[in-house]
Amino acid sequence: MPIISVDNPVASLELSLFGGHVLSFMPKRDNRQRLWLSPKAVMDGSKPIRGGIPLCWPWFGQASQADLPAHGLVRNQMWQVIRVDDDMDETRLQLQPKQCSGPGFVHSAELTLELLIGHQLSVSLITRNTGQQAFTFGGALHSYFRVSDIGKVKITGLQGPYQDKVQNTLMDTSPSPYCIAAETDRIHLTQSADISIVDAECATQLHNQGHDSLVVWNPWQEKSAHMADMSANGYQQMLCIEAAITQGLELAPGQSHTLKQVIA
Ligand code: TA6
Repeated sequence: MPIISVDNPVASLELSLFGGHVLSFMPKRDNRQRLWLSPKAVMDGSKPIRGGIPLCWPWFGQASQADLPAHGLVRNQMWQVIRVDDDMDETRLQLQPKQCSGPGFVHSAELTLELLIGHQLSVSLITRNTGQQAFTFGGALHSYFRVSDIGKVKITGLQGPYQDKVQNTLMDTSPSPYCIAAETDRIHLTQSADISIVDAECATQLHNQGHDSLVVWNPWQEKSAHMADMSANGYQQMLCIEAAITQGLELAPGQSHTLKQVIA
């Protein structure tokens, strides 16, 4: 599948046109990879890529109908670059998927991915209602971050209740300190913006915008073993923290919405 590479004075990035999927981001101030890509990721376009930043849209998670793909329609299709701007310390890339509507979402919409590649990476997924009627959509920037050792990582900035999809319960308060020691799949219904992955070797700062939820996911050992595109110990080096719209957002005709994650 075609890969786009950006290498400017301050950062480098790789992106697959399949899925409009960012695969790597490395700021040159520390030459440290921020994203995790599974060594067993399938890169031939036959399934979504495991790792990097999958784009989930126009729904998050399982679809309302069993025969529709999880996480929407666009991580499974080709995207095209519609604009590139190079500035001194920043490259701006805009991409759009070949199609925005399909089974499960038959509305007139325009979807644009805008990447600002500089000292930090800004990822914006912009939904525009180009039709005459309102529609409701969801989605996520399903980012996989590289960590040195999942057992030693802490997340800061997440407080309050969350839906625990592993235990199938609603929890009143987030753990403090927030560590990951087992399979984790949580939807935090929060508009908190600033989250840190505290890691002695692989710290990452996130600023999120336009979300109604932040999702924390690590499949851990047993679940990974049943996933063909996860390596045996891959779960130890990754942590997903996703800016997501899980509750459905209504967009009126002519309106736009930006779901954004800034990674530093
Ligand atoms: O965002 C968490 C989640 O929805 C999990 O439930 C988990 O299954 C994961 O995404 C990965 O989904 P995928 O379809 O890429 O295997």
